[in-house]
Amino acid sequence: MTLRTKTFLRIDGMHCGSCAVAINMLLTNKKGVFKVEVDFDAKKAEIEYDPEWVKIPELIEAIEEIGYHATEQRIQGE
Ligand SMILES: [Cu+2]
Repeated sequence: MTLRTKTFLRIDGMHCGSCAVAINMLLTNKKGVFKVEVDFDAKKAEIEYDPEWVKIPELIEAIEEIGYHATEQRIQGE
Protein backbone atom coordinates (compact mmCIF):
# COMPACT_ATOMS: atom_id res chain seq x y z
CA MET A 1 0.00 0.00 0.00
CA THR A 2 1.23 3.45 -0.82
CA LEU A 3 0.42 6.36 1.42
CA ARG A 4 0.70 9.86 0.12
CA THR A 5 0.98 12.81 2.44
CA LYS A 6 1.73 16.42 1.76
CA THR A 7 3.61 18.80 4.01
CA PHE A 8 5.28 22.17 3.87
CA LEU A 9 8.69 23.16 5.13
CA ARG A 10 9.92 26.64 5.75
CA ILE A 11 13.50 26.89 4.49
CA ASP A 12 15.92 29.58 5.57
CA GLY A 13 19.34 30.29 4.13
CA MET A 14 18.58 30.05 0.41
CA HIS A 15 20.43 32.78 -1.53
CA CYS A 16 19.20 32.23 -5.05
CA GLY A 17 17.26 29.99 -7.38
CA SER A 18 20.03 27.41 -7.59
CA CYS A 19 19.83 26.88 -3.82
CA ALA A 20 16.19 25.95 -4.39
CA VAL A 21 17.20 23.59 -7.19
CA ALA A 22 19.82 21.93 -4.96
CA ILE A 23 17.27 21.32 -2.21
CA ASN A 24 14.75 20.07 -4.74
CA MET A 25 17.25 17.54 -6.11
CA LEU A 26 18.31 16.43 -2.64
CA LEU A 27 14.75 15.71 -1.55
CA THR A 28 13.62 14.23 -4.85
CA ASN A 29 16.39 11.63 -4.58
CA LYS A 30 15.10 10.40 -1.23
CA LYS A 31 13.23 7.13 -1.24
CA GLY A 32 9.56 7.69 -0.50
CA VAL A 33 9.46 11.26 -1.82
CA PHE A 34 7.14 11.64 -4.80
CA LYS A 35 7.15 15.31 -5.54
CA VAL A 36 8.99 18.40 -4.36
CA GLU A 37 8.43 22.02 -5.16
CA VAL A 38 10.84 24.51 -3.64
CA ASP A 39 9.83 28.16 -3.81
CA PHE A 40 12.84 30.41 -3.31
CA ASP A 41 10.83 33.63 -2.94
CA ALA A 42 8.39 32.15 -0.43
CA LYS A 43 11.22 30.28 1.43
CA LYS A 44 9.00 27.26 1.26
CA ALA A 45 9.08 23.66 0.10
CA GLU A 46 6.04 21.60 -0.67
CA ILE A 47 6.70 17.89 -0.33
CA GLU A 48 4.56 14.91 -1.25
CA TYR A 49 5.85 11.76 0.37
CA ASP A 50 5.02 8.35 1.76
CA PRO A 51 5.30 8.48 5.57
CA GLU A 52 5.89 4.72 5.63
CA TRP A 53 9.14 5.24 3.75
CA VAL A 54 10.48 8.54 4.90
CA LYS A 55 10.04 10.78 7.92
CA ILE A 56 10.09 14.55 7.85
CA PRO A 57 12.85 14.90 10.50
CA GLU A 58 15.02 12.82 8.16
CA LEU A 59 14.40 15.25 5.31
CA ILE A 60 15.02 18.24 7.57
CA GLU A 61 18.32 16.69 8.67
CA ALA A 62 19.39 16.22 5.04
CA ILE A 63 18.58 19.87 4.30
CA GLU A 64 20.57 21.01 7.35
CA GLU A 65 23.50 18.88 6.21
CA ILE A 66 23.84 20.89 3.00
CA GLY A 67 23.71 24.15 4.94
CA TYR A 68 20.11 25.33 5.08
CA HIS A 69 17.68 25.57 7.92
CA ALA A 70 14.30 23.87 7.66
CA THR A 71 11.25 23.71 9.90
CA GLU A 72 8.00 21.91 9.30
CA GLN A 73 4.93 24.09 8.80
CA ARG A 74 1.84 22.41 10.14
CA ILE A 75 -1.21 23.04 8.06
CA GLN A 76 -3.93 24.42 10.29
CA GLY A 77 -7.03 22.37 10.57
CA GLU A 78 -5.42 19.20 9.27
CU1 LIG B 1 21.95 29.93 -4.15
